[in-house]
Amino acid sequence: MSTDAPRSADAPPSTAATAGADAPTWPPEFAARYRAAGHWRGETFGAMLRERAAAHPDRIAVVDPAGAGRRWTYRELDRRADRLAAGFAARGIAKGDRVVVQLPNTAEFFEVVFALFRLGALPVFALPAHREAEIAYFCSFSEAVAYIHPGVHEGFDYGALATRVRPEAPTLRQVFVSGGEPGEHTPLRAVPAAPVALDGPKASDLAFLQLSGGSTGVPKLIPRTHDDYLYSLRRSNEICEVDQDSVYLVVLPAAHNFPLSSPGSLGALCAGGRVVLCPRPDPETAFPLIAREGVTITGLVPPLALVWTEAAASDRYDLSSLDVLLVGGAKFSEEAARRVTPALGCRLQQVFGMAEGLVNYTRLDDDIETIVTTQGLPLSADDEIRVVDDHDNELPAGETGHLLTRGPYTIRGYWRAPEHNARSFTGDGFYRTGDLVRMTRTGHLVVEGRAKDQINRGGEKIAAEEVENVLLAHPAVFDVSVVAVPDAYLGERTCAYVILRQGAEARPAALRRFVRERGLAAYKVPDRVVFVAEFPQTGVGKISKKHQRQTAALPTPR
Ligand code: OOB
Repeated sequence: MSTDAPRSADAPPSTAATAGADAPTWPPEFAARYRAAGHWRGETFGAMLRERAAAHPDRIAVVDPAGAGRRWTYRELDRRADRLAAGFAARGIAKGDRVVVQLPNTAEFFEVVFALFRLGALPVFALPAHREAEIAYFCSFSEAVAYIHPGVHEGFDYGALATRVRPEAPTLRQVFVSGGEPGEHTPLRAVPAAPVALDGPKASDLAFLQLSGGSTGVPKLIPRTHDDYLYSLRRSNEICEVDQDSVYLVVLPAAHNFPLSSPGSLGALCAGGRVVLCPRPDPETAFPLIAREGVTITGLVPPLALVWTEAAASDRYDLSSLDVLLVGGAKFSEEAARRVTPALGCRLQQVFGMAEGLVNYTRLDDDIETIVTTQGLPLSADDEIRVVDDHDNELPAGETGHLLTRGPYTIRGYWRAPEHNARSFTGDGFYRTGDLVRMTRTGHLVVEGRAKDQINRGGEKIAAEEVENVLLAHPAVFDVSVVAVPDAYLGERTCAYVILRQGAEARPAALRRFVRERGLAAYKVPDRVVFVAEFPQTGVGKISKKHQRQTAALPTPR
């Protein structure tokens, strides 16, 4: 079958995805309050780009050093988005349709995403690390009509993955490929068409679906609107001093919420600044780019911040343009935080955020002790924070408890997940973050731990249950429990405790291979597999993961 079958009479109808229909949205009185406060301004991403392009058409918007050094002006990005949106529309992609986008840090990412924003179709933001199991799930669960991949990238053939995934995703009508040999898929360059008038989205409509780190068997989809996301960008820009002279380097995967919006590439574009794409996160790639492009700001997860700090000491590149380094995604140790400014010569901002919404930043004018020992203050004066005990009772200031939050850019529910939403949100709409925090006298939050069943492997989130489910499918496995173990470099690694079936044999390497072969992203493959005869239990007979975490001791990696 051609991968480009047009929408036929018997094709499944596209399900419009507006805020409210597929996910709980803000009650009208909250929406009215956020509009009255000027947070939600009725602006869409499509209009935002159009306005910036009109204001300064010739300024450079996107620099892609890997893509033959491409430099797109705002005018060019705007035109490309228009033409690609028209081409997508001509191929039957409509407002509300979902499109799984799995692109690396290349200029096409922005062309594609702004084309979909203009159309009102919703990108579903997959990461390059995702493999068959995740992509098949995103395509089928979101009922995506299209999937966009990069072809062969970093030695991995995404086209072959797409071909394997198609039979599992009945709504998927088209597969587009952004680079290299298109094979059986439609090359992105063949899509653009003469711009047409589009009945684009409203600012209160969903703009895209982001992925949750998750703690359940499958990732949840996070519905973000134009209104709420643009508000978080404008506030992030104020807090991180991003303006039209800023140059943001996208080091982490472009589609992740942190490099996308805190303040990220979209923040930089919103301010009329410049985005430089870093094809790989190592200092050898990033430092010459910082020097050449005059990068002023970037964001890193703690392990990378450590590597950069070490490399800067002996490096010959001029990093003097770098003004602000944001570090977040996982807890940054105080000792490592103290080394940033002396080594890199820039200011440090800690950021504690989540794709569901709430973002906290240390402020650039905070004293150094606050910057190195806390994870910051909420972005908005209208972010409501509660720190509660196990029974949702509010705790006195300074005590550690569960962080609940509600506000103008924090979702009120996941996309099409009513049962999960009943657990993850309180009756009055607070999101249960799963994080354990303490609030200082100044209102800064300190992340003290986590109550959710998740492993934070250097900023990459792994739901224990997702990996456990895969291992349980192995014929030799009777039971399994996946936990985080402390690690000097990544913060945490994964350890799978396995009870084998009676008489069955398996080696750790075989089980790790099994997880990979089941099509899970490599970062989810357990770092360590330990065979045990039984699991420690809690007083009520549940597996004591706490005990397992404490007893697991990994050898320090080289
Ligand atoms: C960011 O977003 P997600 O959705 O990948 O992960 C959110 C979770 C938080 O709930 C928390 O458990 C952890 O990641 N986290 C941190 C942290 N920043 C995130 N834990 C400790 N210290 C920090 N600084 O990771 C994300 C989204 C936007 C901006 C920054 C990070």
